[in-house]
Amino acid sequence: MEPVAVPQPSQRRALVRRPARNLADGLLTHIERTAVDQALAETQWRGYVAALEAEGWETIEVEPAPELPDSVFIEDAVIMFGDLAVVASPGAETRRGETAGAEAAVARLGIPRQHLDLPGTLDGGDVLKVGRTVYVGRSLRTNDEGIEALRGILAPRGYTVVAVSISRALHLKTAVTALPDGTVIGFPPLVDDPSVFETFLPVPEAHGTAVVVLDDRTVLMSSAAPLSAGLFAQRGYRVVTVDISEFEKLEGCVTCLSVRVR
Ligand code: CIR
Repeated sequence: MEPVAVPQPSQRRALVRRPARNLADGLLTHIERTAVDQALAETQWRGYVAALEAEGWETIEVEPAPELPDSVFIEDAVIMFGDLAVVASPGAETRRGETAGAEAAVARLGIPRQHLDLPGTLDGGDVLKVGRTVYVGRSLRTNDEGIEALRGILAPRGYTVVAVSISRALHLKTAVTALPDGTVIGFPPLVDDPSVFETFLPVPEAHGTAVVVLDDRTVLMSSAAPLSAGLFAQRGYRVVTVDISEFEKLEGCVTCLSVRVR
């Protein structure tokens, strides 16, 4: 089992994008709409950024997109593979305007870029990297053309792209992510077929599926999944939690709010 790649401490940087004014209008697919508290969301976003900074991650703000309700979910707009940024091709029409700002941010950092384009669609939330294996959700947002285009970019760079059907969750990473040692973790009711993963550790809560790997011993996750946090602690990990309830109401999770770059 390959570990999840973590940049060296001197290279730890993460893109973030502050919430839009109309965050509450964000798309919903699998859950009912409940009232989003804009002020609380902004406080929670600052708490998320502060948690990254406290763990030694410099945060870099992508230019805000105040009229694009889902723009805070920056993970969907650009995906990092080592030193390469791949600009996504969002599967939802209302999210297509998000990529320009994300691309400008990586361009300012001098990061080389490749693009995915229509008719291929692919959201960053459907991409889970575990060592040189890249699992890609085939979902409502990501189609076969998008997956093939990503494979075309990554195969020459030594990555293996594995397509994974996702029908019970918005994105692959709504259903599964991976611990620093490469163990894939997921909430079974959201996972079509756990056997596609080399390893699979079931977690007991829907919000316990998403972890951001901060270093090889530390993960960041939602405070809404205490049983899952306990499971990771038992495996020797230090768990940092953040309350992101207002983003969870919009089918967002802890991974969606940042993109780690090196
Ligand atoms: C959407 O439906 O696109 C947003 N409301 C939520 C996106 C969450 N992003 C992610 O899981 N990577």
